[in-house]
Amino acid sequence: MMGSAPMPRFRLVELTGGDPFAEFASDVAAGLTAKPKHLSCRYFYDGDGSRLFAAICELPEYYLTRAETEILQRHAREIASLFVGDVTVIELGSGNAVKTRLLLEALLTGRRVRYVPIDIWRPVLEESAADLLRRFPLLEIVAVAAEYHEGLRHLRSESDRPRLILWLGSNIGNFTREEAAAFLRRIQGTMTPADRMLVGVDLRKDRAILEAAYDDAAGVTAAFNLNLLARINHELDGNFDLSAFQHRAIYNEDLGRIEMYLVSTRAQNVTIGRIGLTVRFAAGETIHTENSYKYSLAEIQAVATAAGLQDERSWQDAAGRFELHLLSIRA
Ligand code: AVI
Repeated sequence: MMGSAPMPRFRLVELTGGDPFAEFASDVAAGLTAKPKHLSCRYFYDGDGSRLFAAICELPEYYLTRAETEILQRHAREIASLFVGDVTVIELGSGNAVKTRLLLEALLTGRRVRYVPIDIWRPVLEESAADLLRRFPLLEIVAVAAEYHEGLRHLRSESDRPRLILWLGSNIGNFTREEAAAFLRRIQGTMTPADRMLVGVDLRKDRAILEAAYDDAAGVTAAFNLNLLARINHELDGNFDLSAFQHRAIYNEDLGRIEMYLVSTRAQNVTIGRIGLTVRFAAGETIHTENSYKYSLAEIQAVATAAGLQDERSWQDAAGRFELHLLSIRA
């Protein structure tokens, strides 16, 4: 009798629609000719940028990763106990998935778990998948190399079991509050009553703590920010002199967000060969490179409500710096 072939434990799906090179080139051209100048934080994550971000997560000042890990260490079993039977764990912007291990370990008790990490940087997906497959012999992985909006399309096809959708690491913070609500609403549109979404949110707090987290003493965040210019140099034939730009991170308390900039230390012209552009910088002129929104409880609930989601449970780290929110569709 013929048996059906076993499913492979690892599959990679590439959903990088469009031409990423052309998109980068046109976004850089638009951002550097705008007033004021800006570049999108989604371009931080090439190989060097991903490594620098992993180093940021280990910094003494960058409490976010440790606080979220602490919450997961304490509550992963409780979260796992909310699911009956086999489950699919989908993670948006998975990075190296270190924290996810805690959840997978708690879920992998007498049930089958499929893990679907969605990330733009394919090498990170492959490395972390290899590590997880080694650790968890019963785990199945479908890795999706895609931007968030493309990954959302894949979400709809993963519907054969209850799903736990993870959006951890304060990734929500790199969206405006309106964008966050709109994005959550799109996810909500794919959810059934059996599904849950777990969102990691950084809380509003003292300026000094926030500014140190985004301007560390060792200069890793500065290198991460400046890497955006290095990437333009490599990929678009730019001639940015990295020593003529400085990293700046300030907390805008009214808007509840950290703003990161690169500041030109002198008047200078920069040419970007592949897009035929010369950009003039005045001394002190800035390029706005990132916003990282911090939340109050009322702001979290407003975003969840606007997305048609209900805040079922939430947990904080002991120092009250960070929160995990478990969301479900409204009954
Ligand atoms: C990925 N994201 C949630 C980080 C943050 O905290 O906004 C990116 C980062 N930027 C500077 N440090 C970390």
